[in-house]
Amino acid sequence: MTTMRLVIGNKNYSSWSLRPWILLKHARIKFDEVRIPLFTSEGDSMMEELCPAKQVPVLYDGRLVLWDSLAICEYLADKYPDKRLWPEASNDRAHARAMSAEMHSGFHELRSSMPMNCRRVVENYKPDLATEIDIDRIIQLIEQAMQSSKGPWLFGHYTIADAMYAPVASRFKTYGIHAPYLTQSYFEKVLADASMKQWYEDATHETEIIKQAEISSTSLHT
Ligand SMILES: N[C@@H](CCC(=O)N[C@@H](CS)C(=O)NCC(=O)O)C(=O)O
Repeated sequence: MTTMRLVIGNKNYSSWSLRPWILLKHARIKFDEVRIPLFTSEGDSMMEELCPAKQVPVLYDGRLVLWDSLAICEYLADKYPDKRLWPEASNDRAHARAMSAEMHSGFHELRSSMPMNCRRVVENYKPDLATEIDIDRIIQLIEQAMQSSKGPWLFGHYTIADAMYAPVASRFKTYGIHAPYLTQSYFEKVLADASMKQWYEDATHETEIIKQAEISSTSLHT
């Protein structure tokens, strides 16, 4: 049997790549990774060859090619039922799916104005109103899940929902967004996690700069 291959983008910037990557790491599922330096000529030809939707992440498993982060996570949950990648209780599973789907299809303002950038700390960042609405909704979802599960992860043990929300922990840190206690401690746990630390460590060794993901600090002073 061949090892699965996960095609990802730059670790510093690619939040969609982080989601299935961290899920695989947490579940201790063996895989090879192929990194595409996004928005470079080398990256463009790799994308052409490896990514049917011209986006990352993509999972290769034998003859199966899967080109979407949430579909990859769902596939892993199907393939490895013993890894308990969704919560067991039906209501919790439905809730975790809704939370993951909301992340997958929503939070456009947050995504465009607070791009993931693991290496950066942006001083004096002040979100605009639309971004604040996304921030508040994320906090509400995390507070609800943590209150109900009592942790340590959103639904007790680590699930796809945690993988889907991992990049927001990074964004809150980069842009200095304050959150209430439960959300703050949850994000600290996410960032202190060994797999996340490995992702960050790899991101610091990357040299590419994606200009559109580098918010200028100076323009943000109010
Ligand atoms: N809905 C897709 C979104 C993937 C996505 O937007 N990937 C970005 C990187 S984080 C990408 O490949 N951007 C490169 C491009 O659009 O050229 C998923 O969930 O996998």
